[in-house]
Amino acid sequence: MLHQTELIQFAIAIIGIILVLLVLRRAARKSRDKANLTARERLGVETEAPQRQRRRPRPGQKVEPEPREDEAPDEEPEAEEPEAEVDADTRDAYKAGLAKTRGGFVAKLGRLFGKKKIDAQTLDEIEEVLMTADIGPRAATRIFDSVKGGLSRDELESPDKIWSKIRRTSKEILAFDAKPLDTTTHQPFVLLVLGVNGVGKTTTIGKLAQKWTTEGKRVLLAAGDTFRAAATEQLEEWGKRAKVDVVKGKPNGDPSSVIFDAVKRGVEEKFDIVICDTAGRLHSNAGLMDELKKVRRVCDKAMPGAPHETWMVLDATTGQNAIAQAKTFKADMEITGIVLTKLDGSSKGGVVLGICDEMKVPVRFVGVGEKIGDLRPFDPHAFVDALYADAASEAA
Ligand SMILES: Nc1nc2c(ncn2[C@@H]2O[C@H](COP(=O)(O)OP(=O)(O)OP(=O)(O)O)[C@@H](O)[C@H]2O)c(=O)[nH]1
Ligand SMILES: [Mg+2]
Repeated sequence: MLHQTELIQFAIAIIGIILVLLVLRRAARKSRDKANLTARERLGVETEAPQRQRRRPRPGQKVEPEPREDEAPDEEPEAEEPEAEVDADTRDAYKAGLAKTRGGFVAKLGRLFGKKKIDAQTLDEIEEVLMTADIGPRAATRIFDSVKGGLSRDELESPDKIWSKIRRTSKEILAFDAKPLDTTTHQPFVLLVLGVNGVGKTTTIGKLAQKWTTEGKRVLLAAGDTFRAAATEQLEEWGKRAKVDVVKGKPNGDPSSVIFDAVKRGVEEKFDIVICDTAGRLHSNAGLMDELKKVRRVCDKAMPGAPHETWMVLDATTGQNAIAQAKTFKADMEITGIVLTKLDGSSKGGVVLGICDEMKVPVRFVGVGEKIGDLRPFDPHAFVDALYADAASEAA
C-alpha cells in the first residue's frame, strides 16, 4: 500500500516537472519571437511584402522537409550577377550622385557587418537601418528577408556574402521585365511628362530634347504648363538651348488646346518626338488630376494612341515623399516610366528601390545636375553597384 502511494507521488512529481519545463520553453520561444520583431514593431512599420508561408499539404501530397536554419535554403549555386551596360562616364555620375547615400544607410550597414558575429541583436539593428533608410518599408523588408532567410549561419559571418545578397535583391527590385525604350514605334512618338511642382519636369524636358536632337531626331516641345507665370518662357529658353521649336498658348489658357496643337503639328510636319510639359500645381489636387486626364484624352484625339509614354518626374531629395507622390499619380494616370532628378546632392538615392517596388514601372533616366547634359540613362545593375560600391571599406 505504502509502495503504491510512493509511486503515485513520484508520478505526480514527474508530471509537475514536465509541466514546468513546457511553460519555461514556451516563455523562451515567446521572448525570442518578440526579439525578432522588435525593429519593425518599434518603428510601427506595416508592410504588404509577401510573407513566406508554408501551405498545409493536400492529402497524399509529398511534403518537402523545411530547410534547417544552419543550411543555405538554395542548394543550387546562384547565377553570376548580370553586368551593367553603361559607359564609364555614367558609372562615375552614379557614383558621385550616390556618394551621400553611401555615407548614410550603406555605411551604417557596413559598420554592422564589420562586427565579428551577426547575432539576433545585429539582425535587429540591420532591419532598423533598412527600415529608416528612405527606401520604403516594402523594399526594406524584401532586402532584410533575403539576408535573414536566404543565408545560412555560416554565410551570415561573411560581410561579402551579405553584400552580395543585398546587391542581388536590390537588382531584382529594380530590374523587372521592362522593355528598352524605343521612340521609333510611332511618328511622332508622343511623351507626356507629369509630376508635382518643382521636381524638375521642364529641366528634364530640355535635357531630353538636347539628347534626342543630338541623336539626329526632330523634336517638338509643347508648353502645357499655362498655369504658372513664366513657365512657357522657361520652356522656350530650354528650346533655344536645344535648338528645338516650342508650341505655346496664352497665359492661363487651356493646356489641352496647346498640347492638341503640338501633337497635330507633330503629325503634319512629321516630327520624330513631341514632348509635352504640364503644370505641377493647380488650385487643387483634384483639379490637377482632372486636367491631366483631359490632356491625355486630347492627345489621343490629335493622334489616336497618343501619348505613347507617360513619365513621372520625381525629386530624389524628397525621399519617401517621392514614393507617396508616385502612388497618388499612379492611381489616376497610366504612368509608364520614371525620371529621378537631383540625384546629385541627395542623400536619399536609395528611394529608387522603393519607387520601383511600389510602381513596377522602369526608371528611364536620372538627373545629375542642372545643366543640359546632366541626364543619364538608368541602368539598374550599374546603379546598384554604385550604391553599394566600396561599402565595407568606406564604413571601416
Ligand atoms: N541639382 C539638380 N537640380 C535640378 C535637377 N533637375 C532640375 N533641377 C532644378 O530644380 C528646379 C526646378 O526645376 P523645374 O524644371 O523648373 O521643375 P518643374 O517640375 O518644371 O517645376 P514647375 O514647373 O514649377 O512644376 C530648378 O532650379 C532646376 O535647376 C537635377 O537633376 N539636379
Ligand atoms: Mg515646369
